[in-house]
Amino acid sequence: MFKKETYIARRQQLRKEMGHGIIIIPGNHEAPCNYKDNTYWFRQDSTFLYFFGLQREDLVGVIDCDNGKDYIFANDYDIDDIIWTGPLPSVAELAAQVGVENSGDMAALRRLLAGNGGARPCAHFLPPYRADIRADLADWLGISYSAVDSYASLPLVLACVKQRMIKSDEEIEEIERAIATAYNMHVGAMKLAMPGRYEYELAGFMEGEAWKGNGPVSFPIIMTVHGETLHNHGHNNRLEVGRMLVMDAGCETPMNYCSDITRSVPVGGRFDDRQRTIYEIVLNANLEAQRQTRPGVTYKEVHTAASRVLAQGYKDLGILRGNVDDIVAAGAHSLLMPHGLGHMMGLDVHDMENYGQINVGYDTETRPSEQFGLGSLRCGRRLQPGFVITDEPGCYFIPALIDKWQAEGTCRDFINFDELNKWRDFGGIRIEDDILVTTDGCRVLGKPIPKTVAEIEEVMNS
Ligand SMILES: [Mn+2]
Repeated sequence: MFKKETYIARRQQLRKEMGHGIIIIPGNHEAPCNYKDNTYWFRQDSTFLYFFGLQREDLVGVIDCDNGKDYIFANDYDIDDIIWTGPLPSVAELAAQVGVENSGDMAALRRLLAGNGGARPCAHFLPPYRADIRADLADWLGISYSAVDSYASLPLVLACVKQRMIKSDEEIEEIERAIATAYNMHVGAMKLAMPGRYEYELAGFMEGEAWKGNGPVSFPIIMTVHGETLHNHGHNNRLEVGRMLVMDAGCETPMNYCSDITRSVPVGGRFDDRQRTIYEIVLNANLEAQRQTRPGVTYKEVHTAASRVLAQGYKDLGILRGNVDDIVAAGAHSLLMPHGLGHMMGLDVHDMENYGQINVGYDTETRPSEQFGLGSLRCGRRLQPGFVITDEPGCYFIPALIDKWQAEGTCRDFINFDELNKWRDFGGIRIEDDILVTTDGCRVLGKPIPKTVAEIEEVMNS
């Protein structure tokens, strides 16, 4: 946990932004896996962590904007729990750790909400993403389960985004701690990426390194010689020379700040000419994004700048043709990168995505595109100092998509399908860094993880 003053200040800022009303921020419950007492690892809700910092399950935080009071509600453990858990702090003791002066049991929460006149119109809560929390809100507020989401507070969503999207120095330190562990995950896995091994061996190594850093992975590891399948979570392929291995993996610190790093390496440790060619196009796009990232520009513009580098690279290879700006305007390059350049990262690997992506990655000025590829950009808004965002261009030869575009004649003026089809068995490449927007540019966070062809070949052959 940070010191309690951090949480007091965060709640004070939210109270000021919201003005009036009462804000309910439920923490998460344990989530059963295959029976009630066999649970998934506990993951606290990120909004609750941000404002209340506590890791215990079943807590509910309340921020009253009208009387200036904060509360933590939960039932205390009794001896039947303590036999299994050992001694644990009381709810009042937990509340005090984060500067909350008021606490009570669940009956007290119900009394407080009833005294508020049922919940409406002044009880603010976020759209729930777990069914059990939705059921709690329905129960506490006397609204039907299916109607809960329609009562979620957009002003609260926007206030939380405004606050959480700017990372403080202590948050940046935590994120860099998560990247330090990701360094060990990635460099270790690179050294294991030799023919005859299986993807699951490397994925298992990475997960172990994450836990050695005292946190879980920040999302299920992507470890695949079929990188063209964007979110490939199977790990059963044998590694063979000639394949590029895409490793997209990060971890969380004990406070749940995240890292999210992708490296792509040639199985066996030496890039062949084709692999080097595509790799350096993607690397140039990754570096161009970092040159363009600074306060005042939109990430949509940065995405477009990176797209121009990709398009130029494919044009030089003869896969694309025509004017680069026209190629990018038409979205022809998106055949090889159907996703966006990046997303915000913080207490969630896709930070605040539970608030609704449009509320996080976009604003009244910058709206999502309808175009294939650009439409998948998770964050397009104007950049401010303190944003932490991923820079993750890629290149994917997706046979089914190539065939579809060829059959339908999509962007045919810009695509040389004869040349493109020579690459259809290549697989995919993605390169991802976590970057901080500074006052005059950006900084790649964390200890540099081998990224150039020379650096990767060196570490894989050491
Ligand atoms: Mn990412």
